[in-house]
Amino acid sequence: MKLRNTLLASAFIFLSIFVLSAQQQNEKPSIIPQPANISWQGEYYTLPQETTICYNASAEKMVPWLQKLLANTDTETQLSQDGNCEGFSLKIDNEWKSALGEEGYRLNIDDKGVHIESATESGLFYGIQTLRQMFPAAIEKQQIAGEIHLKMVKIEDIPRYGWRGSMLDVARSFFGPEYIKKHIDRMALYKMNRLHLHLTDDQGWRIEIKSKPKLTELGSKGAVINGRAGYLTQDDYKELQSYATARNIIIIPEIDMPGHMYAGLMAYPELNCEEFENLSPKRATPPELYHGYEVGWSKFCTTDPKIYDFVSEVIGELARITTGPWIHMGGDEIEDPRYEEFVVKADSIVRKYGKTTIGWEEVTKAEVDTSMISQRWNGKTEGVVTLKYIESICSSFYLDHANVPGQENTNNWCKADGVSLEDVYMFNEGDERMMGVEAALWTEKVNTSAEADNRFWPRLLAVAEVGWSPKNSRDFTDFSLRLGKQGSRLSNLNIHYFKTPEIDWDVDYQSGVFDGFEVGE
Ligand code: TNX
Repeated sequence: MKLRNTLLASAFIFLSIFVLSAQQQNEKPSIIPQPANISWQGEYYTLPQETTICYNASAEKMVPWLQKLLANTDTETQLSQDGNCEGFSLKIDNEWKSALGEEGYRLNIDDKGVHIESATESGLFYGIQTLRQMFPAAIEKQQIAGEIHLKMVKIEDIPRYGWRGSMLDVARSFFGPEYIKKHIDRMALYKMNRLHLHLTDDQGWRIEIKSKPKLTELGSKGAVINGRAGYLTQDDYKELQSYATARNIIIIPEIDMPGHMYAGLMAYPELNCEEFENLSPKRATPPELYHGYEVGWSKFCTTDPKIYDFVSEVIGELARITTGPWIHMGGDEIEDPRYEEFVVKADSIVRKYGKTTIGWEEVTKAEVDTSMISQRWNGKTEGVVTLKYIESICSSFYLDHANVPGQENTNNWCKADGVSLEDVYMFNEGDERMMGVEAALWTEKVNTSAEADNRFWPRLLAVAEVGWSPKNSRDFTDFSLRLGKQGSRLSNLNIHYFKTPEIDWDVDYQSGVFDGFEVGE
């Protein structure tokens, strides 16, 4: 009896292993964003115990990313420059620029191994991110043992848009270097390349400006109700930039002007000429901090020329420590008779320091230089200039809005039911002036890292795909299936993502075929 049971049990185990791997054989690895051209082959390449990474001189700096990926597997690697070896090869050649652009790559997996090529380091980095998604999700977290089989494939991939961004409001509620770095890592996995930091607002000033020390001594001390206070030192900011640059992400700093300025005004009240004491309802009067939610009540004294000295010092210092080409001047939600004049002057200050200005869409009310970039958010502004723009329309890209109707602690002024995953994925693309997409997370009601994760993820995967993949490959059903299979990867990265109810979250899914086990389990 006992023996029969044992035999039955072994047969069952054997059968389930067989069924499982047959199932996995048919499975296409889930890749997000969907590559522009991809053709899966029937066979698998088995990673050898020992292998070589061949690379040419231009690709050298990208080799550690591949080593890092293989470090959690059993495969041991040797390096060989300019060799023509089996195993892995990484090549950069400027000649591929016309086909692959600044960020594209080719990834071929055949019976000889894994070959990635591109015209730039960014392209190679992205080829490695695609490969990463073909590895078992467990590698995101720990050392794994056992054979790894990679499905053979031919990919030629290039992004639809050059701007694939996210914005984090660190002014209402402060998020420091630790969270920002994690966020950068996660963005990079999904090929997002712009991180906009909303650094100042009524509730807090979050970037050190050495010539205006009170901005952080006083202005950084507050936050929205339940929010966290704090600021980035210039060293923090520089370190974040190099961390981001290494992952093909450019940081865009925003100083929101001339409105949303209370934290700056409480530090330097001479820049203000409003009578805050008389406001009804009452907000805050210097030296008090402001912890409320209302917008549009504080602004620079636009009749006083000394505000431009302040703007020039702040922007000058920020421009000197900013490696990217853009500075965001805000410009949203404020009524002022001299608004247009302010925008024109602020833009010329930004340009004087060698940067290109970005502003929220209201800036198109001013006759600004055509080099300026607008960021669309409610689509209501009647502009007098036609600028290139970044698409952040609130009905698709405001991630402070609810994941599902009724979600707590969300702002739903733009769409009462919130912004669903499908709303993000199915947004209506604009005209040829659109540079790409950026999803914004305002943090009036987002005070912890877990809450920020819950609002960003998984909706940022939809943003990543609409920013990267060809329009004709956009298919919400197919995306949903691929997204479900990213669940285990997101969990292994410790992302507290929202478990969107309509997604079949396959948390056991490992990607590709994996006969091994997780060491330590
Ligand atoms: C609008 S959009 C704002 C922010 C708020 C957000 C809340 C924009 C440029 N300004 O100040 O935080 O709504 O959803």
